[in-house]
Amino acid sequence: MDYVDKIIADAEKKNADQPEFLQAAKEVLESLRVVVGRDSVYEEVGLLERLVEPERIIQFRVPWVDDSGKVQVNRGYRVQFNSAIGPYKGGLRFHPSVNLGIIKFLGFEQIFKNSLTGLPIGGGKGGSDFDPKGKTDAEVMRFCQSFMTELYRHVGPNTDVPAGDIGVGGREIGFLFGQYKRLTNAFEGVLTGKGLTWGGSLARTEATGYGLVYMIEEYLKSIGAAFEGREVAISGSGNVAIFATQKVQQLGGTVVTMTDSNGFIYHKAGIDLDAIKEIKLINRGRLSEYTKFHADAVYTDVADGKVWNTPCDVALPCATQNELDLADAKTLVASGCKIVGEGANMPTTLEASIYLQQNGVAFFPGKAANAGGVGTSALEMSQNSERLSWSFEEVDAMLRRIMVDIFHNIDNTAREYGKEGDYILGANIAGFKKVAHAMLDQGII
Ligand code: NDP
Ligand code: 2IT
Repeated sequence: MDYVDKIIADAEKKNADQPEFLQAAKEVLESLRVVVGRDSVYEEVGLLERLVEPERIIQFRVPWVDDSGKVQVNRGYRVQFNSAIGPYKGGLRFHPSVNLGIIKFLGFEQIFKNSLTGLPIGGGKGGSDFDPKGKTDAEVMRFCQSFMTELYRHVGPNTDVPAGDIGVGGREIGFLFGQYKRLTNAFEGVLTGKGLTWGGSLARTEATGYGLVYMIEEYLKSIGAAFEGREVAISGSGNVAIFATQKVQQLGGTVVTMTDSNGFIYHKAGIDLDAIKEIKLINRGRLSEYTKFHADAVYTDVADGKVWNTPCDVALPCATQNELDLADAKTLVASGCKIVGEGANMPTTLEASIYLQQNGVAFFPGKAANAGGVGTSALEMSQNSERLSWSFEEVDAMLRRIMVDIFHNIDNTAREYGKEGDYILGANIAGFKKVAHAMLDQGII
């Protein structure tokens, strides 16, 4: 049994109840075969054993009182996965599906993603099985205050800097920040995605979606093409999906779909983003309401069909993990889709991503394609440290630079290992190398 096989077998034994973590870990480990096979030092220092084991896992009770006076208890997590190249950095997810395996998969992906940004940030992730849907602002505030009442002792601007993810946006970051400040008596950059009047960075809200599109734009440029005139299918209708849509539209593409957990809309004429923002960001409503704005749009319930049946040139899954499976990949290829870029974290199953790559689709894995969000979070940290704020144009230009650099880094790395166009391999190896060198330098810790 070679080194990678041994690590996979051990991980399967230890984490049998964490399928998403095993999925993420196996994908990375398979890519690393060629690297660790070339140099025995990795095995000598147990590097992969350490890489797949989080440095620290914090799990805690989050008690809060709902509007009717009833006590509710949720479970909170923070997985501090790897601090070799910087303080732990990664979002918080509030969604009923959250469990330790989900947070570990997200934290693991974050290690390599953060490394790819070229900025000094380690990997971490956290969250809770709390469901913000249908809760009042007052309930969300009490939940966030309780969550931070435990979390504050584990985080800090030089230790661990959380941010948003599914179910955690500007409102939640505000409540969390307020409680941290009250508990520590310190106004400091402990969270990113903050409001613009209290330490937030311009362009952070837009960054993940914009960054995704900048990466695809750079790829298109490399093959002498552009977004102009292309039809794009997007899933999700949250932060990432909305700003990916905005940037595609600015570049002359037509976004024809969006989804939420109940269904999807198809609008041949192109998505009306003002309507989406009103439904989703202002009213916190359901996507089905879109047909009230546009009678020519078609809404399909989740039980009646999937968004990936829509013919498109480019597909950008921006909702959640494993939302695009092998059957969807086959449909996309058959209908002529040529590019898939992951705005979400691991939205494509392993079999689907391999099928896409083997059938001529340029496939951009989330740890590269959605790194603009955390990259801009790192820029927010820099601004907080120097107590300055940069203009939208400055931050946006740096974001674009980060995404262009990541594209060329993963493209060149894939070529270096004889796998031209394999951006999964390129991202995993390029992300790993920087972290691995830092771990080697820092001894057995
Ligand atoms: P939001 O909460 O803003 O939006 C999430 C969207 O995805 C909503 O439309 C939601 O539908 C849908 N969704 C969530 N869970 C499910 C599910 N289980 N099944 C079907 N649809 C679902 O989150 P973000 O836009 O911030 O995050 C989307 C993805 O992007 C996630 O994978 C996240 O990890 C990733 N990501 C986010 C970054 C960021 O900066 N925010 C950075 C990098 C990656 P509904 O409204 O019905 O719940
Ligand atoms: O998955 C991610 O990269 C995020 N949710 C953003 C993390 C961050 O720290 O900005």
